[in-house]
Amino acid sequence: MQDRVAELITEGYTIVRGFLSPSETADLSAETHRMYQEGLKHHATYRDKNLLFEVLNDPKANRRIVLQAHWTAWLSPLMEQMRRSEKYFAVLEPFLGADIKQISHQVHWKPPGAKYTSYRFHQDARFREGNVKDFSYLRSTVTTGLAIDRQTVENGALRVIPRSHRLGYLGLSDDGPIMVGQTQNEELRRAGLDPSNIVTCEMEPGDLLLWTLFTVHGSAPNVSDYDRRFMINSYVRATDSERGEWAFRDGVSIPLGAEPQICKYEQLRERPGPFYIESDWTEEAKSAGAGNAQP
Ligand SMILES: O=C(O)CCC(=O)C(=O)O
Ligand SMILES: [Fe+2]
Repeated sequence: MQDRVAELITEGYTIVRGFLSPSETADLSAETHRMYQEGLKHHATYRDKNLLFEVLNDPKANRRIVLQAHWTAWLSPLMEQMRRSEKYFAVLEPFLGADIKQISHQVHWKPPGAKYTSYRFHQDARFREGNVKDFSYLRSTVTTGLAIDRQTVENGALRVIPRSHRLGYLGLSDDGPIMVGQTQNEELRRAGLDPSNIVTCEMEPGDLLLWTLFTVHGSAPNVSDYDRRFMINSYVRATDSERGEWAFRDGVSIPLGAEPQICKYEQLRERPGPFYIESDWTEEAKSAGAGNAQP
């Protein structure tokens, strides 16, 4: 455990092998499939409070795909248990202490054959509002990525740049949608990063990757013929954040309450939904003049 803490602090990422057992991973895989089917019921991106299904008509796959689902814990008892399970507490507590809130709870898909399956290099601080975006909160947050499927070079496993978290906020890919185009080496070099240091985090199902809010990471497209499903849960030391759903209070797992809390979705109170977001950030939507509304 101490090695893991040290590695996250010095390298900006670490991998917990065999975090879930094969049977837990199989249950999660089946539930993730169920959530995908749930998402496909919607013709476009759908928001209901913190719950979000990002649904696209993918121009290459020529079919509707689900790219992300946020806060499925509101629909799925298994997801609700998983996000605040003892196993997560055991991994998080050495970094964050015993009072922990959760900021993101998302499943990402990279459907084989689809056009939009890559993520430009970035730091997750880009997607945070409020004080924890500040570099001084480097040690207040941890993001976790759980391999539901095998994560390989071919299917677009997460790629990280070791020690990049020490450089502060670099503004990478701040200029546009994160899933359009791919980061050029030149952009990394301009930010003081060496592209030859990139590590692809290949993982078996059930392995868990941890990284910081400032670790530079991205992922390549899925060029394989199999899925790449990845569950991202990010957590914050409760004393440092107004936002988030409780996950653990004094080490005790806390279920979702009657009312959702503001996590990443800013307009939760003014525009709770449910509603559809018809326009999207794809090149196709942009050239059709549909705007560029990020969910
Ligand atoms: O799913 C991925 O490969 C990366 C996603 C990511 O980094 C993000 O959503 O911030
Ligand atoms: Fe990210």
